[in-house]
Amino acid sequence: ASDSVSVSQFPTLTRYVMAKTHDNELAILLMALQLACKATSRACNKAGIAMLFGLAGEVNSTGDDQKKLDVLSNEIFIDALTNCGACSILVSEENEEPIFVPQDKAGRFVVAFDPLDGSSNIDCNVSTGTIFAVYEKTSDKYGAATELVITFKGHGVHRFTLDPSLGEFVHIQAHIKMPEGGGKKIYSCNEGNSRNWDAAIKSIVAKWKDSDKPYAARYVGSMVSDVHRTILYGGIYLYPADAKSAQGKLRVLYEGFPMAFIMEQAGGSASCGLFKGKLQRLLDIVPTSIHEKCPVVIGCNRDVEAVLNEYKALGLA
Ligand code: P6P
Repeated sequence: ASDSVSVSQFPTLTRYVMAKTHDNELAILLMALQLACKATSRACNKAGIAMLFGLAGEVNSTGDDQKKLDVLSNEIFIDALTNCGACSILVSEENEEPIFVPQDKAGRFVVAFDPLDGSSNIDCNVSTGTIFAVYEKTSDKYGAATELVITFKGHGVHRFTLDPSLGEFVHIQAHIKMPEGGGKKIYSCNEGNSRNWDAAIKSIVAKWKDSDKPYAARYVGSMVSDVHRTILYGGIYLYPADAKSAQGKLRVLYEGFPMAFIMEQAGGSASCGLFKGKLQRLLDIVPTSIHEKCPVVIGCNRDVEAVLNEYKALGLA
């Protein structure tokens, strides 16, 4: 990693945050998030032994079956964030209502998170992960100023990996940029929904499949994994609106916004495609409820532009 912080003997995430932001409250928040990530990672590693696989029997705020690890990871994040002194509101995919931190333990940040994204993959050991976005409270109405943990406006995208021997997230890659020219020709979407897609999405995916050098289809079903691969290898991830779900499936505050922000900071693009009658940059939407959904079309400029141009070519935008 070429970043100055990483030359120290222990290039930890906490040191990175302090060196780049000089913001103690944010550093404390990051330490709470790291603790929750480590505890969740430990639970997932032990899940098979501790019989944590399987359904917890409840459903979450968006109707997904809630698995035991979902419930446990949600409790871990809520506990860590409520008691760190840096947060005032928590928004979790697993909770219908926002969680208001008691005034005597509240801080200036609002954190929206999906504690275990892609949890449908847990039992078959396919990768899952946590998505979180840190918003700074701008008024008592909590404006949506977008400031994300892994990338800070102007500081680029950085990769930290948990070193079990240290129990720390260590800086392993600095200033990540998507591959020149768009990288590998990969499209990532759930084609099981294709009969409900609009004409432009159907048409562009068909072109990718029928081109002289066809695109490869890669779809894990965990946004964390699919977007991570897209940033590192190139290509596009899309969960578009369709005839059944006019707003798509993914949630703005803790899936759309954080992934769009990181993608743009890595030199890619993040759109909703055609949404509410126009081609819409994802980070320009203004959600009016905490679990609001939005279509997601994110990836390298080459492929996102191809989607937007298809709408125009078909006279749909
Ligand atoms: P589908 C997981 O439930 C999730 O929120 C994302 O992680 C993932 O990309 C998407 O939904 C998968 O949805 O409909 O393809 O199972």
